[in-house]
Amino acid sequence: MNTLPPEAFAANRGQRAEAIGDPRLDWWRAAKFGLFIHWGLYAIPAGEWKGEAIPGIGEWIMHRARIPVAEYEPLAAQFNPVKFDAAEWVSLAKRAGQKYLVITSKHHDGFCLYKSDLTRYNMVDSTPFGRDILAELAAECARQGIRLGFYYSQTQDWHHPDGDGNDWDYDESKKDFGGYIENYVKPQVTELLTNYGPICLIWFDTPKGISEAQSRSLLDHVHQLQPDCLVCGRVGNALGDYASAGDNKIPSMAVDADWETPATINDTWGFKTDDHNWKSATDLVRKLVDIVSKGGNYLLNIGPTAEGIIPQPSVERLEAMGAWLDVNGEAIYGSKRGPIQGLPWCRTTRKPGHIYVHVFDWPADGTIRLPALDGPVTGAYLLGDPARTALPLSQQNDGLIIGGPAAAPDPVASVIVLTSE
Ligand code: FHN
Repeated sequence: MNTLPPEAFAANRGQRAEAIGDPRLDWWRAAKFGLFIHWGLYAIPAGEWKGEAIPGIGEWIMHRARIPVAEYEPLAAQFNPVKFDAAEWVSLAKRAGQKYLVITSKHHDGFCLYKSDLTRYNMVDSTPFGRDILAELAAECARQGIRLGFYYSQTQDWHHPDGDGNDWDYDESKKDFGGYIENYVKPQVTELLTNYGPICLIWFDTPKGISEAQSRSLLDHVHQLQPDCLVCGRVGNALGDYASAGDNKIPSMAVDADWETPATINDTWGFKTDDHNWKSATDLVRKLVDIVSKGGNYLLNIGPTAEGIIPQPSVERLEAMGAWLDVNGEAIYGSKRGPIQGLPWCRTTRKPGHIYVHVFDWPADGTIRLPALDGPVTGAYLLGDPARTALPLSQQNDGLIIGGPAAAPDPVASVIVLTSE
């Protein structure tokens, strides 16, 4: 059954009954780890407007500072990310062990990173750079073998007179939101799903007051254009192919549904000069393990600068995650939520014939004590040990005792493989 802890999913439920068990999601279920990219005009002010630091997440600066369209729109004329390198961005995702990449085609500020025929407020028609970011990323993703998805803000659009959210330029009571969905959002989704090859998913966001009929028509529209393209639960009204947890929210227990946590490495999504609150690589690896042990996917964000540079602290952390996954990826990719839940010092994942115990806090005497498992355990070894040296194992009625080395084999998370065949 589809049970979603309400504290984690709130307005972002989703997953149509018919999508549960749907093989279109098989690649996504196995992938576990993706790269989110928030990039747009907001990277230019980077958290500061007219000399004043604007609190909150960087991509919301237009809203937080109530910047009129007439003042925000000219940022496009300054957007010249000469250091943008699609090959390098995709290569970073690969080095991190991420299997899919999701980039903001249009965020709430309404600016499009691609050539749209619906508005000139786009990367090709309004910036000195003049290159289609999505086209370059699509080519690189195809070349390097990583799936590409697009974030698209379907409800909020602070630039479009009929989009939701901008009440400082436009009179909310006069907006034709239905017309905006039909005549702007849907044609833009058509562009995204016809001009860039196979798209693995559309990541709609902040559904707010979108009607059920409008959410459904977007869902159907995506599936008509590309039947295999997944739709994130934030399309609204409990629709979508999989559920989205709240930002940076990890449910307290395993969830029997297809779900994903979108998350930041520091606090902001879009680049902000003064956000230095970086999570450690250890914390990030453990969050990945925690999410996967509960059956979810981790979509971890970067916010490149206005020049097109990925902040170095993000690069270092993603590479550290990739190094851990190089050794321990078998326990993550293609795994399912584990049989032991609720222990503070470890997490578990499983595959047929294997249970993976991810130990965060290695016991001082090297002895791992686990509760009883269903079914026999025939062997144990450390995943990081190329020789697969058998660890001493004893099974008692109330549990399993494994003799490990005295010191933690991996200070981030040491993975013990338990075999049952
Ligand atoms: O408002 C957005 C926010 O800017 C960011 O895109 C996140 C990513 O999940 N989604 C919304 C808030 O939940």
